[in-house]
Amino acid sequence: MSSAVEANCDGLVGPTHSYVGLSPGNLASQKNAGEVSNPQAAALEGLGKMRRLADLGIPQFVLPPHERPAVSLLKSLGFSGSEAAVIEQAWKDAPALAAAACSASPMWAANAATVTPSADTADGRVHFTPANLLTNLHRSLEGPQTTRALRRLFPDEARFAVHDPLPAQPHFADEGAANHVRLCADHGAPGVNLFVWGREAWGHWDGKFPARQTREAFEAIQRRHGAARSVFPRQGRAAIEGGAFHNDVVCVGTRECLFFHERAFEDRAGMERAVRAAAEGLFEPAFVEVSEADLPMADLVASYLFNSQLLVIPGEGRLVLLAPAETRDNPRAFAVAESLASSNGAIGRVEYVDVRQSMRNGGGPACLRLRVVLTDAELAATNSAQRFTPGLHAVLADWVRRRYRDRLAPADLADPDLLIESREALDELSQILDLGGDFYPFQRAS
Ligand code: SUG
Repeated sequence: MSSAVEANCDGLVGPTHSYVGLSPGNLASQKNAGEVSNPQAAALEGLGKMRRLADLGIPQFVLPPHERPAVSLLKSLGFSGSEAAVIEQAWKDAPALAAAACSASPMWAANAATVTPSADTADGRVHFTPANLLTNLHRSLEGPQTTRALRRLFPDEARFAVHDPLPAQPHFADEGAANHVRLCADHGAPGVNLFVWGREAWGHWDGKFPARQTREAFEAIQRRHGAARSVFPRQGRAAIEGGAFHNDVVCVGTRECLFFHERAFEDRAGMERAVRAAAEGLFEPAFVEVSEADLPMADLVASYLFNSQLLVIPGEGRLVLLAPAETRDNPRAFAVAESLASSNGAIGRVEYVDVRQSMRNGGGPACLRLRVVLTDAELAATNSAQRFTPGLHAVLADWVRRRYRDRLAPADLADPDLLIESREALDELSQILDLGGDFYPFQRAS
């Protein structure tokens, strides 16, 4: 077994962060539609969370925002003329399309890709499949640029395999690591991969809200990555109906510990049996379940208790749960969190972090990060300019304060100046993070 750490790659919030209500089934996104956002505060909150992780001794990386508004989408849908004219006409004739082209959704890096560490893969490389995110129009734009971003951060093909996204077809609807959990004795040891899906490609789905992940998508990813010891539990239908549009709203796991809500899995006993069988000879899984009686779904979704980061802290025996501030604000969720910490179980401590701007779009601490287990040699093969340090924090905080607006109403998304400001900001960012001069589409246009 080689030693390895679980690094976090967080999506930096982009300049168009806004509340437009683009995600059915995501109750926060629906509830806050029309509100005024603060992109500057959102980006600073995200940087603050990255700093917390880095200060705890956990390797932290920054994933860059994507170019928005995505004028290319609007052009491909028939809007023509200058870019300003395209934006103006789209907002007039098809505001839903124009809004989708503006979303800063790549910030939720848990949806960037599914990752299999080298300890679990057939060829000994770290494998990534960027998610096609095709259930929602605004998110379906992310795959190609995410692929480019991951290839930039993990450039060494001898160590990293960044695949293309799965075919953009409803059979292979894929939302990335938000529906994947890896358990293990130690990060560098072989693990058990839980690929949690909501519907089957040839099955009939008649739920109130979309089931975003298909079983067939995860089976394809498991084959591509050569991921050993994989199990395929089904998301609880009641969880999706209750507003848990991804499994990471009702479940989080690391090392031996799976922390989840009673409604998270359709067949909880079957999930446990499958995980125990797959873990045979490797480790004894610890199942930490919270009942509906202790935390009703409505409180779960309001508090996002399970959308926490479950962390192995160097030098600390038990796990630390980094929960959103909303968990502290919700009496029931707070009681559950505190009783965990005072029990003798796998989770020893709870900390809270403020990512309220992101939370209003249904994205908690766990949504904002993509976990990548890396050995020392793999860590050394990453793009070091994207490694989060106190120095990079200062540079990026200054960049955000200079470049981002502190107030963005949905109507402001139609302002053609926002495109210019965003491109100028991203152009500077591509130098800060050493992304190359052709990272963004606008940098490649002649
Ligand atoms: O896909 N929200 C995102 C939130 C993603 C959370 N990620 C995880 N659970 N891992 C989504 O629903 C809202 C955008 C808007 O409404 O403007 C949005 O896309």
